[in-house]
Amino acid sequence: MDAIETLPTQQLDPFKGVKKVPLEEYFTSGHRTCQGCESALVMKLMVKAAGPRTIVLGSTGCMYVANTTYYSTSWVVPWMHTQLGSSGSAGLGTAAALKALMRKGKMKEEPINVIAFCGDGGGADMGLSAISATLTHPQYNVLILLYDNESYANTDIQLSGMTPYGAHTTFSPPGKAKRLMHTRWKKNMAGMLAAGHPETKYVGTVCASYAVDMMNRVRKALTIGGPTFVHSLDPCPKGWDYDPMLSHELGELAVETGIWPLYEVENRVLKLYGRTKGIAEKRSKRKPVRDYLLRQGRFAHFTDDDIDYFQAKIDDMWEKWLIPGVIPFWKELEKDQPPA
Ligand SMILES: Cc1ncc(C[n+]2csc(CCOP(=O)(O)OP(=O)(O)O)c2C)c(N)n1
Ligand code: SF4
Ligand SMILES: [Mg+2]
Repeated sequence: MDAIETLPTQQLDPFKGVKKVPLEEYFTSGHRTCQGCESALVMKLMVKAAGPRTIVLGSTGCMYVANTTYYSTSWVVPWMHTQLGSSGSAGLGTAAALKALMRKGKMKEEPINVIAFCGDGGGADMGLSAISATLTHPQYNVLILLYDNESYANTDIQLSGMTPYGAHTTFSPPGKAKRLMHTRWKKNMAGMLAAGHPETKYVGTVCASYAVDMMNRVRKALTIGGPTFVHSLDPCPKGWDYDPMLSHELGELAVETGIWPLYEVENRVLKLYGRTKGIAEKRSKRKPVRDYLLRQGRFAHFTDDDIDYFQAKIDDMWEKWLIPGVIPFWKELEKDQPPA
């Protein structure tokens, strides 16, 4: 059998602390995102981590529309928009084109990072199949970064498959006849992609409240190469309905309450990291999910029963899942049974 031909990647060592992070910016001023937008911070950190020899592609959404309005852009590196469900195929196509141009001698051979980002609507709903297909092509170096603000934010906060249980969105307004219009549980995107794509050498979850950790996961994914996937949870002041000054705190709370476990699957080895590791090793306690929910207007209609239900689901993730917070297969328990 022919060996799979891969191009070398850039060797991006982890930043050893915030003082070692370079000052150069490749996503600068000039964007029009809301005050406190964590997804804009994710773009800035993502490309700072990747460095100047990087091509970024992005599907439609806030990070397209607000960053490239009226002939202006905050991208310093080459950037291209792609259709809402196409981040996977656009990223794969770009990586394949670079490889072909280098093979034919039409471009100097050098490792160039290709990053295709997508929102939760574009990536976890509409473009899921294209991302899945991309992760089955080990011969191309492309990182898919899903920035998850838990709604179709750009078109005015519609419900996506990543919107949390019970949240108020424009498609799920609480009313008198029905208080909770949305009763589906959020998809487990990173766990699903890691479990389902054994040729993919890196899948990780991140949160920009832990900026250096986040950048180092991006650097690791790009260095390992092949198709890789990073999922970022991004507080969104407009969609989540809170004071923009709370963005950083809400990201931390998502991790500290156990809603958003930080983990990576590197060469098929699973590692929890950061505060999630501390929780799993019982060095710190999970905070009550109430602390997170009640800071956000999208959950303002919740009763104590709703909060208890939410807490019980998070407890299940940590106490009953085979791999806590990561893979939702239930452990075989003596009496407990998974929900019907
Ligand atoms: C095929 C298609 N359907 C609908 C739209 C309209 N549209 C543009 S941006 C957007 C929201 C995308 O949501 P998400 O991917 O979560 O990104 P966000 O806006 O939240 O950053 C929608 C529905 C579109 N551009 N293309
Ligand atoms: S709606 Fe949310 S994701 Fe979109 S620009 Fe505003 S804060 Fe950012
Ligand atoms: Mg979104």
